[in-house]
Amino acid sequence: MASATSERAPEGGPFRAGMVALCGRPNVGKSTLLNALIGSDLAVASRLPQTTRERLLGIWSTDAFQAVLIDTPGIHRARSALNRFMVDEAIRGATGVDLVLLLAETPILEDEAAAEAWEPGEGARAALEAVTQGGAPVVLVLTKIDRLRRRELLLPVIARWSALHEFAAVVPVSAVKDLGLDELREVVAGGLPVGVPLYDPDSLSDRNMRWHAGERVRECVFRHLRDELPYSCAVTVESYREQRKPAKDTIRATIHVERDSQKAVVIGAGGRTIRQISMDARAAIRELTGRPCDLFLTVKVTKNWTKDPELMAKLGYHQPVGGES
Ligand SMILES: Nc1nc2c(ncn2[C@@H]2O[C@H](COP(=O)(O)OP(=O)(O)OP(=O)(O)O)[C@@H](O)[C@H]2O)c(=O)[nH]1
Ligand SMILES: [Mg+2]
Repeated sequence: MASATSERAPEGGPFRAGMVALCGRPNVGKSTLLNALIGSDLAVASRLPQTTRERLLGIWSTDAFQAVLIDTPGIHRARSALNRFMVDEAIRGATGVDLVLLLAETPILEDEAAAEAWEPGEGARAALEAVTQGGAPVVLVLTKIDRLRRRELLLPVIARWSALHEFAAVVPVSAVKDLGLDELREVVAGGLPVGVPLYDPDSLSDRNMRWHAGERVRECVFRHLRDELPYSCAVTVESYREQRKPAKDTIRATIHVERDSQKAVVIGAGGRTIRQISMDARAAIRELTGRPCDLFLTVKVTKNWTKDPELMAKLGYHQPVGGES
């Protein structure tokens, strides 16, 4: 996948490069921000919390710097084996980096009194505590500011957060309305060490198309299925064949569910739901590759896979050997 971003030439100064983790509670907008910064919908984003399950590197290359952005799962109190895996992934993502962006949602406040009374919630404070363990400087990114009608109400919010930690900077942004992203770019660039690019500047991601194809299917599962069902689904890609002439990809993938009753829901009446998922996923994969593709989906019951680390590993969610990676 080639980089779509082209930036201004640096106004003097040496080239900078480093690792930047995007961390925070579930659903605060980490994946959406990564996509906005690198200019491609690589990371799965959805209205449901706990969408991201694994770390993903998005490579943000400009003429002045290369920031390797690490999208991480939301930090939350984990119960199932899958959720523990996700939170461990998030903590690993914030370790050994040059800069952490801690994302927190801008509260929707009506007036000054509400703003003065506002405090960061327990979960947000736990996320702050988790990301400071790694020792890297932390930038607080207040997300979704488009939802706050009166921007001056941000000031008490920033003051409350700043009382908890000495942030390297505080940047309010809206990834969907492109607000504050230039300022964030400056802050990120300034937080990177001088160095050479860590990844090929033409690459956008550390994952191959096979992995992204699976994620696109999972994104459509999150979009088309309701209630708890998306959380019971995993996607594996059985084969990914690239044909040169005419250019076309043929992909076979499996949607795993936990119970027989869920299989029927994923397929839908007369196969309607699975057809919709397949059509949308095919379009999203085509968008990423720029080539036509055929996508064949199968639904399979892998009983209680979210509770069993061995089954999870078979579906691609394995802890790295030795704890680090
Ligand atoms: N209004 C508004 N909505 C946003 C913005 N950024 C993200 N969202 C929405 O917030 C929801 C969650 O976004 P994600 O990017 O999936 O959040 P996340 O932090 O990656 O979530 P997890 O992976 O579940 O931890 C989606 O419905 C997004 O469209 C923003 O700037 N403004
Ligand atoms: Mg995410």
